[in-house]
Amino acid sequence: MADRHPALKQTFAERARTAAHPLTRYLFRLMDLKASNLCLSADVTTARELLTLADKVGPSIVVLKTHYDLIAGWDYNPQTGTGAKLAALARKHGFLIFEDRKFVDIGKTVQLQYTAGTARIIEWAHITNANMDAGRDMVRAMAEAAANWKERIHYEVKTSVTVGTPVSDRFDDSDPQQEPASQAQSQSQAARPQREGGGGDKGEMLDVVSHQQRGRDNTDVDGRKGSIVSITTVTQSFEPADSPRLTKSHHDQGDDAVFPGIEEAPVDRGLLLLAQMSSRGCLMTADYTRACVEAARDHRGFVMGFVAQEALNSAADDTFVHMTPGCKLPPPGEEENGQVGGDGLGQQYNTPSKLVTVCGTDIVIVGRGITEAGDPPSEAERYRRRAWKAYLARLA
Ligand code: 6AU
Repeated sequence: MADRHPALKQTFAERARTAAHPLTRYLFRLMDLKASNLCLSADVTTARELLTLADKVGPSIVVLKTHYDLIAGWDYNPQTGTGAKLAALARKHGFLIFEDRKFVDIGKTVQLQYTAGTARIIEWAHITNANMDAGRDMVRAMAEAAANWKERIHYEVKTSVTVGTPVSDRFDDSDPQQEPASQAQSQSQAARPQREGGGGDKGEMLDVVSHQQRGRDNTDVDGRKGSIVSITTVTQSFEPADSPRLTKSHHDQGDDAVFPGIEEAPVDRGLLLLAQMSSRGCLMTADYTRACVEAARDHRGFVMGFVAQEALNSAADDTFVHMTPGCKLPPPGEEENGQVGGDGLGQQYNTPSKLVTVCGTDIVIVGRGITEAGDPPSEAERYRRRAWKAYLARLA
């Protein structure tokens, strides 16, 4: 550990003023405001459990970590689906969403996995992580993808359909780069890159679906209903998006609440490099960890910091944040004495005080310690108090 780095003795409020990444600055402010350095790893297996847990434990945490690919019933609708609902809970309770995707592939593939496909992780996750085994170019590719995406969503498009066609209530699952036919069917969506700048646009679309494509009941092969031929007049106006919010509020669902004391999270996206792992026999070497730190320094505008087992800031101008999994407390009433064993499947646990006070991490990531407790919200509070106390002990 870089044990003499000044960041270890700085408060989160102080680090909020100096961190290089806007989302890291926001996160440190949130930590100071909520007196929390706790991330919940919400490793449950249904969307319903995930949303319920996020709502209940939200007040105690500053980061909610997901593995979207282990959630049954994940709704991919970018406006009303599980990601959008999590984003609303994040605004309400004041936490950031961290999709623990551990990207590792060639640059082009990770760009698509991050921004496109079914999950469109970039749309709802403030933070994601990557395994650097694929090399530094992968980090550059992800940084470019995030910059392009941010540029694209800078403008909000408002679309009004003046002569309607029957519209599917399913979401548009077409390529987000492809426009404009599907887009015209939405009342309002995040802007797409094909038009930037202010002003409006008016045009007519001819929507033709052949008889051969249709099944019974005037339903086409992918289940949509619609006219055989319809003409739709579309008016689109492009406005700069004032709010960092990406998904529209659905007032009828009551998801418009915003956590008091801080503005909404910035629209910037951030990456954590998986620099060290908690698992027994992990093959990540010291050279690999060093390469992660160097890559982070090369991409300070995108890399927020590390998933690691210790603090890795070493250069004077390193302002990275550290998040550490493999964290567990002994049962209530038992003494905290550092090591708390493992899960029998390679996971190794340490207590919050060892990880924060001794190893210098900033945020502890806790999964089963909370999710498998009898009362997850009160257990989350116990973890929050212990991790915060460990941070205060480090400052002292
Ligand atoms: O507290 P647990 O053991 O129930 O869950 C730990 C969570 C899991 C792991 O996928 C993740 O943390 N994790 C990671 C991450 C966050 O990248 C790295 C690591 O080294 N160990 C680890 O457990 O969701």
